[in-house]
Amino acid sequence: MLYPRENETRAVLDLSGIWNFKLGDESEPGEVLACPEDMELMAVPASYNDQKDDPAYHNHYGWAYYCRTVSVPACYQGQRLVLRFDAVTHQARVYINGKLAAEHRGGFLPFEVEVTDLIPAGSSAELLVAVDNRVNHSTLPVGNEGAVAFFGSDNPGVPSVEAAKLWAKPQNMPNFDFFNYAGINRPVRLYTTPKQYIRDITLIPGIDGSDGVVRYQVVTGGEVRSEAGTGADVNTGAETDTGSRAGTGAKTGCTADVRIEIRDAQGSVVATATGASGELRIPDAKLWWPYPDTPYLYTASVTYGEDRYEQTFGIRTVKVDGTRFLINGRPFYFKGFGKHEDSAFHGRGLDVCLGVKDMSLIHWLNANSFRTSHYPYAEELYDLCDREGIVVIDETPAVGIGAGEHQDPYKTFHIREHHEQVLREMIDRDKNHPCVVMWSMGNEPDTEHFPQSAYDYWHSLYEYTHTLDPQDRPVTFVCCQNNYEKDLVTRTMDVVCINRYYGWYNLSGNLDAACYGLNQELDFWEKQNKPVMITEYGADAVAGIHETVPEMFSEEYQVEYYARQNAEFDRRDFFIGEQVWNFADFATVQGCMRVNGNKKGLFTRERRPKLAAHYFKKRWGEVPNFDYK
Ligand code: BDP
Repeated sequence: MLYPRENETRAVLDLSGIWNFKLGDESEPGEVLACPEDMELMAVPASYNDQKDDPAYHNHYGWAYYCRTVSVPACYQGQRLVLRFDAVTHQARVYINGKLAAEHRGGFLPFEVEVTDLIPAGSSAELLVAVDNRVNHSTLPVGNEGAVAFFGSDNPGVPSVEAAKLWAKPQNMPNFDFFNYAGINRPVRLYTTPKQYIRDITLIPGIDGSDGVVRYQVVTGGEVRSEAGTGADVNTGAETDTGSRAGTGAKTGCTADVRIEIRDAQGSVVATATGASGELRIPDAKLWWPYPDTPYLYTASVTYGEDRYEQTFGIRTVKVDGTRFLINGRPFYFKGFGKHEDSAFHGRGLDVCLGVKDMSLIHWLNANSFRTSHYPYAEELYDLCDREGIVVIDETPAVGIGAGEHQDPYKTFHIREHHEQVLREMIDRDKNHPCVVMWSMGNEPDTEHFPQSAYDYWHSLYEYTHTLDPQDRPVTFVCCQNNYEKDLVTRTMDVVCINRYYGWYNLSGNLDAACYGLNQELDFWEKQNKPVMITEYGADAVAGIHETVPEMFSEEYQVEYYARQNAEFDRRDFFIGEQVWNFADFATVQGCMRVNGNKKGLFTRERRPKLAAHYFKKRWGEVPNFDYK
């Protein structure tokens, strides 16, 4: 799905601002719905949870309603009009003048609905967005069900489940460790295209000697004059997954009408072609390299009839070769972290200023990469990474699949269809970004207690993911600390990604024992002949707690924890990267394991560096991006 960009043929109206808002309950909104009475004010885009000082908002469970009027200028007459939602978390129903116009499941990926006839140019309409924040065993991320699960014990002082059912309020019980921020978290925009329009562009870069070779496919939509020369049919899954009710009338275009021009960073045309699909050759191409080398970007300017769209891309290759991860043929070492979209007041709402600040801090740290733990991030961030040369592992919201030892989650819960949907939508959205070098299908599912079921589920999904990506990037998922000898599936991924907490959740405070345990495990991985990286390791450090003797929760222990374990990674040739947990402190549900949120950040939530940030700045300044191993 193309990002809404304005140019001489397309206009974009940003609907960000103060909307009307009201909390709802668990009742499902139907096909017809009017804006409620007595609404309050709420900023969009942003999560609603922390905008008001009332636990009813912070801890809300169920539907909530956003309303505003949308006016379409008369000068858009003759254009196709599309309403695009970048992310509504977790489930959305969109009403135009009281009638259901679109629905979407999944809170981290875009959907759109054509409104040319619903809000004709020169008119206004009432826009109502209903949003459901409930998580359960069929959503991604996964929530536990049964609002009273915290109750019940042999202790007579703790209410029994039966007693609690009489008074306990329903609540979300996330099976994941980040606050369940919800609402219209990313921009809502109305954009125009000509009636015949460019629907999608796929660019597949390659390198041939000193030339860049770019295969391309363009999908067009609208009333097509001729069906000659069918275009691409790649990744059109989003057409049905958007849940659009108005229909977009998309078809593949007339080959002769599509023209593509590649421009270099100075704007000079370096290659041209006509037709909906083909191959372009760029002599003496400049490659996209991670920072501090140049992340060089080209622009594909595609025209079709009166429509035009500019898609930036980079020329770079990604490949796993034995135990190495190659970017442009050179062995790359990942230095970075898992992040979150998380900040004060905004919650998970898009904050581009914070995005720019984080890029600056990533450079300050001499890091080169991050994983979009645990969901696809806002598109603006991938654009920043393309331009700033930051390497991204792109992850779906499939976090928390696993129900403990008693139930096989793969046989008990219905998640597969939705999981495939989010993979299709994520790859469809992010496929052209040079910064994305690997897909992560999910984080920390259960792979130990039902190893064969886990293998059947994840390995077939891995094969499916490979078929979705036109660039066929490496595919993985991130494995939690488990009995790696029993786990059958992690070892079959293109890159083995492990989250390990030796010295924190286990062997707590004992770094000698932690290093012993880690080495036992690394000996196992050494025999698998796969590239292995750590995608999470970390220790909570409450900023300002200092000790002469490093103890848990002090800034000194966090440094010691990393220094000891990094020394072990450095001794292993097959080990291709270290991504710490986490870039910054972040909000979670409250609980006795959390001190006002998760404090494993190298930075505080306000982006003040802890000692560990200074430690990594020095270490990563000495570890090169390429040829380290
Ligand atoms: C890992 C999870 C991550 C948590 C982290 C932690 O992948 O989401 O925040 O543990 O406990 O298991 O800090």
